[in-house]
Amino acid sequence: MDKQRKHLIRLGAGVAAGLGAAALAWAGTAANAATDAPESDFEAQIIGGQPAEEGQYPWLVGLGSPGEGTPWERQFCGGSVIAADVVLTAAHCVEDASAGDLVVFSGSVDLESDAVVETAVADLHVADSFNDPVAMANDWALLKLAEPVDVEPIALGTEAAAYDALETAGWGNTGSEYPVVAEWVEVPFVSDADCESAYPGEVDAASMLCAGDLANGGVDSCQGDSGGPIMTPAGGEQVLVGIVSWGYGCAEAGNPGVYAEIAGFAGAIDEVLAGWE
Ligand code: 4AZ
Repeated sequence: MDKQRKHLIRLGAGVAAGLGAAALAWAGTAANAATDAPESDFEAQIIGGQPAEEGQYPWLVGLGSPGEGTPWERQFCGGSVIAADVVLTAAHCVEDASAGDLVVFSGSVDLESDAVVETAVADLHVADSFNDPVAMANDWALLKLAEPVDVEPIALGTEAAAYDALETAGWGNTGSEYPVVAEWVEVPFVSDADCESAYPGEVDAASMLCAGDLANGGVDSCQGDSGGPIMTPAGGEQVLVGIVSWGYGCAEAGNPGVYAEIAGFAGAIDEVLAGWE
């Protein structure tokens, strides 16, 4: 199946899941920017990355629609397992969806592999403060799975920091395709001040963190990676510090990727989890 076909399915999945106008508008922004961007931005191989090894990010899951087709054909966002039966993803991925519109793919970086486990979603919680105080602020949601999944969960980073190293991963656009095997890439940390300069009036520093190569571009998350993790490999143990959220285009110099920053809403996550126990 070619990229165009996957793209159509992906949009179809979004509509089927009842994604709101805001999410579609953001997807549109990314798609339009991609069309307008110089081709060179998209020849590099997530953008600028490489295929993830099996087991590299056990908590990385795909979010998709139930029904016909392979997991790769149905995947439209990413997510991270943070407890045996809980996935953290982006609010804009599931904004107007019902639990029954969603399934989670775990167990392999390869979405065409027989090892992929498909799990139904029993309940979902979209952040009350999503889009407050600015569009895309507090872009997080929790999915309660119908059954636990047998993968290692990732710990949450609960304090904001200037990170030495960050990496992000997912099945999103590499610039030339939607890969079957998840890609990952290292992305430089971008300060709140630099991010606010890049996107004046659009950054809520309390709930967003930015990453990318401001000067050169070339490395970024992109459409389809939304909801997936941005992590810091602190002392060999990966910690989840953010959620792929938005950006203007992908991997463009001056337009960093924007991530929902866990530290800004870790307390609110804990409250939802406590209510689910
Ligand atoms: C998207 O449309 C998207 N470059 C995700 C991440 C980024 C841009 C767009 C960041 O899902």
